[in-house]
Amino acid sequence: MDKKIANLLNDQVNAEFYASNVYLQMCAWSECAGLEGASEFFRNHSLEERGHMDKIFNYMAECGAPVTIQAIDKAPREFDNLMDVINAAFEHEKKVTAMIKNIAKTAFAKEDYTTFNFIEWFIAEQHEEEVLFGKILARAEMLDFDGSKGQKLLIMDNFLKQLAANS
Ligand code: OFO
Repeated sequence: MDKKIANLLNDQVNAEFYASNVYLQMCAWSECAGLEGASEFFRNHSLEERGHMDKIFNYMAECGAPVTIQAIDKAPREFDNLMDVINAAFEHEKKVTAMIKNIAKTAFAKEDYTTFNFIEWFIAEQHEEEVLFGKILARAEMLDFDGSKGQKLLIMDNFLKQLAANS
């Protein structure tokens, strides 16, 4: 495997690890805030990210490319409210999408169509995740939810619970 592609995939393994921690930390924040639905939703999402990490890890192993697990940055843990958490999650996903697209672009440029084919799954997955967080943001907008405590917070928490149950 081309060195540049191996490095990008290795960075992605570590980025997915970080993403898993980001969502686990959001789960912990939700737990403390008494938001059961959000907690369940972010815990599931954390596990999903861990699955993404495994997928790339396995692909690199199949290709004989050594994986280096780096020190993982501390995930953000201070949030003003649930809206702040949701916005942070959406921004995070946009960054991951850019990283995935860069791998696809590099693989294509280097005519590594095997990696290009492999990373296509992640392109579809990132689209799904952006759609998911877009849906949550749309619901918040519909409710005119700003993160404050009250009935709207309960509705948003229930919505996240519903999404968690369907994932
Ligand atoms: Fe790994 O998909 Fe989100 O970050």
